[in-house]
Amino acid sequence: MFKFLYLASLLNLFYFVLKAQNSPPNVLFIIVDDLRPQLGCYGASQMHTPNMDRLAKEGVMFRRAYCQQAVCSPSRTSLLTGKCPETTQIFGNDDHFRAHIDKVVTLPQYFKEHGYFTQSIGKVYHTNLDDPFSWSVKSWMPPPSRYGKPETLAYLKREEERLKAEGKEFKEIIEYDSLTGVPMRVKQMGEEVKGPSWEDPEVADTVLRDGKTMKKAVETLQNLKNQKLPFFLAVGFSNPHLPFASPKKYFDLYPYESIRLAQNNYPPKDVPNYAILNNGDLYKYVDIEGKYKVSTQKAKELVRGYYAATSYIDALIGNLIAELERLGLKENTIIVLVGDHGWHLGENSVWSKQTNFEIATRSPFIVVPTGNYPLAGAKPDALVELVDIYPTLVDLAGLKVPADLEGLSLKKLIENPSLSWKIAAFSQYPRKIKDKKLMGYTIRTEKYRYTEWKDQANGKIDSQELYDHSIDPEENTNLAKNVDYQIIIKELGKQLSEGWKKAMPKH
Ligand SMILES: [Ca+2]
Repeated sequence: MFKFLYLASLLNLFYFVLKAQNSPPNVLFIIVDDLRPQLGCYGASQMHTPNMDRLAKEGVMFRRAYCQQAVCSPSRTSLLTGKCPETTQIFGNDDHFRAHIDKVVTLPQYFKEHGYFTQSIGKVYHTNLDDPFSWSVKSWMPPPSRYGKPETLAYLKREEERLKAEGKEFKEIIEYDSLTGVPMRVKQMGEEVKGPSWEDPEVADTVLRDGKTMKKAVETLQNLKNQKLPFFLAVGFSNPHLPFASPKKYFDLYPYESIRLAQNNYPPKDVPNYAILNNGDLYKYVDIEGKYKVSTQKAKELVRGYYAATSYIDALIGNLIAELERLGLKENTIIVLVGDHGWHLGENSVWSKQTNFEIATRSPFIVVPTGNYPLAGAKPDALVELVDIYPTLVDLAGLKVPADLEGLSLKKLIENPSLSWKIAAFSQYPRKIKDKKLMGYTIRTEKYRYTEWKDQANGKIDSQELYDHSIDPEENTNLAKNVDYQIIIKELGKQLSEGWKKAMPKH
């Protein structure tokens, strides 16, 4: 046994020493919109996700990875700049971080400045808020439509023409910086036409939006194979973001009768009302009854649509990795798979993201280091954050980690998954309540989730939430007013206000 362990650690050492001497590794960075960690590899046995499961088997899967804010642009901005939302000042989807912080060097930009060819395919930064400084060439986006059925496409066209005739046509006005070409602000005008919340056209994978993204990414890999520079290729998929539109064969994996709904489809006991968001953006889709209602049948359809969309993306990721392998590039490419945040499928009475709950803040996050990673299949329980991705990739590529990043390189954890790590993960979400502007700050520790909703005008705590994960992993009961927890609340409050710096491991 000891001999075996000794040999294993020796092999481990060889692996990391040899790797340091290799040519610079490529990076394939895959980001999936609104993907919650409901994958086979995360223990969700009803899911068909063989390709993402394979990545977990070959690399390291972080069981407890948290985004810094559970909505697209704030989360993506945070992970791509390596800074928390309080620093980027991006709390919504309508302005660019360069409008707030000017001297930032993003993750892909850092690779670019260190001899890499960097390219973006699909939704990497939030739609219309791309960052030209990050990329060696112009970013590529697929056509926007997500649907595939002729009747849906005809309905959308008809409605758009009607709104145009009424002068209410939907437009996104983008304000560019005249010197740099950075899209600083996006303003939405008119009424946006929405189709159904899900759709199952009988089409080939490449007909729908994400299939086009995969096709373009495969062609790009073929081109990158023939150029001299190492590459950082970012590929962003739009599913399983609403509408859940994927080819019918992925719906067939999940018969309607097999769908089980979340049991905790009610607000947590004693929760402040504004912590909940009910239907988020869902109510805008034509088949949804209203802001606060989802029938049992519709709930099952939505869950089924989300599962199908997840399996569709899984298949596309499989195509991408197969091409990487076929081209002989896989050996020397670091693969990252990450979602930008989670999504409530009815849990806590919410059908959306945009909350501070476990379900919205937790993301899948898998890293496959180059070569044959000796600890393949490791699934550390450590608390990690998506803001850690930037320093991790830079570190794994053998580059110097910039000092101003607010995340922590996970390289040591990848080399030794049982290391003790951060004592808390931090997320936040703003809410406007009548004339009040609140910011909900939350921490996830080993045992608890603790949230403070603060009035931004005077910094006073408006309300608190506490969930004890050792007895309530679904976050169904807010214990903030429970007398037995007051000492813990005081400690967690201190930890929350001391921030991420104090949560770092001591080694
Ligand atoms: Ca998203």
